[in-house]
Amino acid sequence: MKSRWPWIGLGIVLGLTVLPGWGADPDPEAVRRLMEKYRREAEAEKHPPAHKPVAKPATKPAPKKPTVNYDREAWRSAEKCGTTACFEAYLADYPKGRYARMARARLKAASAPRTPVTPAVVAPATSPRRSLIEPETVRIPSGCFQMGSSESERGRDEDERQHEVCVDAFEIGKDEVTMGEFKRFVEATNHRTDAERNEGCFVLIDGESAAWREGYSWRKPGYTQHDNYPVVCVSWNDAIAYTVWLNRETRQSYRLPTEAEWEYAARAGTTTVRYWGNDPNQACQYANVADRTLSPGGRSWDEKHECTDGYWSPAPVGRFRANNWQLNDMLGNVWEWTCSLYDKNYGGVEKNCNFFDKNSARTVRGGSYSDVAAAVRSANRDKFTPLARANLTGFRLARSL
Ligand SMILES: [Ca+2]
Ligand SMILES: [Ca+2]
Ligand SMILES: [Ca+2]
Repeated sequence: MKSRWPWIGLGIVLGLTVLPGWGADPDPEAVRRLMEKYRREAEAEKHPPAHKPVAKPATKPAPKKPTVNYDREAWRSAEKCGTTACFEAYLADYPKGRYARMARARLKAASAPRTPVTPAVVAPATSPRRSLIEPETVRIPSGCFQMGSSESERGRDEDERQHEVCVDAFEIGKDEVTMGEFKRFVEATNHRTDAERNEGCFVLIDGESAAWREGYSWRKPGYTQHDNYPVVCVSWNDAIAYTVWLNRETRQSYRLPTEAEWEYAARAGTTTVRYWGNDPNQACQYANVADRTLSPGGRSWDEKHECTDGYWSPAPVGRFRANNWQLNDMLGNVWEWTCSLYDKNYGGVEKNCNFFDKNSARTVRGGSYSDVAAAVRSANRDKFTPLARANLTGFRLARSL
């Protein structure tokens, strides 16, 4: 007789609880069939069929999802990002992608040596007036330039030694300060200009020789002026008083430009004698200078530019073509005060303001409506003491950043 142990053992393994009546009075045939069944099931578990057919539930086919074009999406992202790193990342993921050639072209363009951009073609941003009393300014980028003139420059003076100067970024007024702006300052402060306090102004009047004349001031400069004309007959002291008031009202840091800033801004990246080139007779598109225009009394300048700008005395600010940095009337119209002491040899004071020395001359720049070609040059300089004023001289504001 076969031992029952293997059956019992198998029974324990398969779980006795599922065998009702086991152990009481088992039917040996029933047990045999049952155990045969378990044995087959155990065998089936050990060696499952390779492909067990599974009936799939009858379901509706799922709606077709839109296909995501990962290549295109990656390219769009790279384009949106636009940097070299993003195009490189696209190529790393899709080296044979549909847009790989374009990505390589972008990378090639980005790595190509760039033509150096000269400041001449950079157009700095113009800042609108921050408030009614502040000027429209142009933000000038920092940079270095050759200040002064070459020894071969026609009309040059000895005090224009050419040397490299670097300036920090700053803002400068797009226009000369106007009569209207100055009037607002005077109304707010009751400021009396040096011309009004003593001995008037040095004036050039049609039909008269230029001279100091009492009774002349910014209010009465010796020719017709309106609010949009440059203020004249203002001393350096008057210009400083204007900036003190403006800064108090606006909490800004307006001042006069240094001489170096002035020339840097006037040149606007150019190295020619004037910011429009070398030809003085092109002046009339860009500047109000001594030209063929007759005075109200019908007089002509003895020496002049051979062109017609339409104004004998000052023109309203901004009437002419601006320089490359959108600054108007840097040359011509009226001379402009700087905050720098005058040093014939350019020993370094041209880079600084000096607010403390009340007696030494300051540099004035740009020439005026009464000036001939030699004076209307980016490198030309002249000097006035802080008390001096003339109906040829005004100022323009700068602002530290
Ligand atoms: Ca003129
Ligand atoms: Ca000017
Ligand atoms: Ca000079």
